[in-house]
Amino acid sequence: MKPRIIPTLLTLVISVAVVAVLLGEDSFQDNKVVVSGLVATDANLKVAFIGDSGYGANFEAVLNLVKNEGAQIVLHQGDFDYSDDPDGFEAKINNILGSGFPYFVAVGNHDAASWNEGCGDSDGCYAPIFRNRANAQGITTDDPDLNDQKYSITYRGLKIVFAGENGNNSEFAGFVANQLLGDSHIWKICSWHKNQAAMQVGGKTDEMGWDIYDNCRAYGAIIATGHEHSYSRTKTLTSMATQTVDSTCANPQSLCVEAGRTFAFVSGLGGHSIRPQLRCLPTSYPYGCNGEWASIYTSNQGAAYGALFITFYVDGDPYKARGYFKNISGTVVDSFDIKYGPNPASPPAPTPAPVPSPNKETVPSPEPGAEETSVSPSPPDSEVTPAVSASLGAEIFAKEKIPAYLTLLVLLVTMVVIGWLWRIGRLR
Ligand SMILES: [Ca+2]
Ligand SMILES: [Ca+2]
Ligand SMILES: [Fe+2]
Repeated sequence: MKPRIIPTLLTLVISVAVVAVLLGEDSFQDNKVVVSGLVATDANLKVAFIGDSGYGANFEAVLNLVKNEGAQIVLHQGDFDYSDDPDGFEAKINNILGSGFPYFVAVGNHDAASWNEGCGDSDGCYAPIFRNRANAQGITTDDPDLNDQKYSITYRGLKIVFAGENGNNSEFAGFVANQLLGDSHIWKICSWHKNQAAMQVGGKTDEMGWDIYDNCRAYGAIIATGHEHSYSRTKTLTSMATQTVDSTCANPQSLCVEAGRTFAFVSGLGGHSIRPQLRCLPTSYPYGCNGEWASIYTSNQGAAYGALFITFYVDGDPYKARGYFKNISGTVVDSFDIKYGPNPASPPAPTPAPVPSPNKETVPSPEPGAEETSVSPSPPDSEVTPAVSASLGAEIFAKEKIPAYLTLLVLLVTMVVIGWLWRIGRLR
C-alpha cells in the first residue's frame, strides 16, 4: 500500500499547483475589473475644473463662481496658493464652499515642497489635508499613500485618477493604465498638473511624456490639466501624441469619448495670472497647428479668470455630458456636448491598445488591455439606462468567469481520481 501513496501525493501536489497558476493568471485579475458592469454617475453631476489659482481675491471670485454655478465637485489641477500654505489654502475653500465640499487635487510644481505627509511645514501638508478631507466624506483613496503623487478615487459614479509633477512619468503612465484597465465607470477623468508642449498653447515644454496622455485616451478618460495659465480645449482626438482629430467626430462642439478617443484641456485660469497664446496661431478659430483646438482662451482673446464646468448624465442620458467655460464676469466662452460611445452617424472608431510603459511592474500587458477596453457599450439610444448597461456587464462577467469554472472543474475531477486511486490502493 505504501508505494502507492507517493504517486498519489505527487498527483495531488501537481494538480494543486496547476490550478493555482490557472486561477492566478486568468481569473482573479480579470474578474475583478468586470464584475460591476457599467456604472453611471449621479444624474446632472456637475464638476468644476480649475488650476493655477493662488489664494487671493481672484481665486475667491472663481470659488464664488463655482458656488453660484452649483458645481458639486471641484477638481483642482495643481498650483494652489503659491505660498506653501496648505492650511491657509484650505481655509479659503472652506470660507466659500464649506468644509464638507468635495474638493480634490492633483499636485502642481508649486505645491510639491509642502505636499508630502510629514512635509514638516508648520502650515500643514497638502496630501494628508486633502486625503483626510476626502475620507471625511466617506471616500477612500486607492491607497492612503499620496506621497507618490498618484492616487485614485470614485465619487458619485465618477472615476478620477490623479498623477503628479515630479517627472516619474513612466510610473504615472503605468498607474493610470492600471487604474483604468477594465474600469467599469462610464465617465472617467485623468487629472494632473503639467503638460506636453503640444497639449497647451503657451510656453510650456514637454514635461509629462505622451504615454500618460495616450493611456488615458486608450481607456476613454477625459484629460484635465493646468500649469499653463490660460484655457484651451481640443476636439476629439484619436492620438494625443500626433494630435490627430477623429474624422468621424470632428465637430468642435460635439465630442466623442470612449476607449480610443478623448479630448484634453488646460484649465489654468484659477486666479494667479493670465498668459498669451504662443502656439497654434492665429488667435481665432480654427487656429493653427493640426486643427486640433476647439477653443482657446488666453490674454490674446481677452481672457478673464474662470472655470470649466462639465455636467455628467444630462438630459436623462447617462452617456451624455455637457461642458462650458465661464469667466468670473459671467461670460460663457466655450460650450460643448460630450457623448460616450461610438458616433451614431458613423462607424465605430477602432480601439487602439494602450501605450505600454517601460515600467513593467505597474503596466498591464497590452492584450488584456485591448480586450478590456473593447468592453465599452454599444451606442446607447435614447432609452438606454444604467440598468441596461448593468446587464451588459453581467454578460461580460459570465463570459470572463468561464476559465475560473473550468479550473474548478479540473480540480474536482482530479480530487475524484485521487480518491479513486486511494481506494484501489486500500482495497489491495
Ligand atoms: Ca509654509
Ligand atoms: Ca499612491
Ligand atoms: Fe505649474
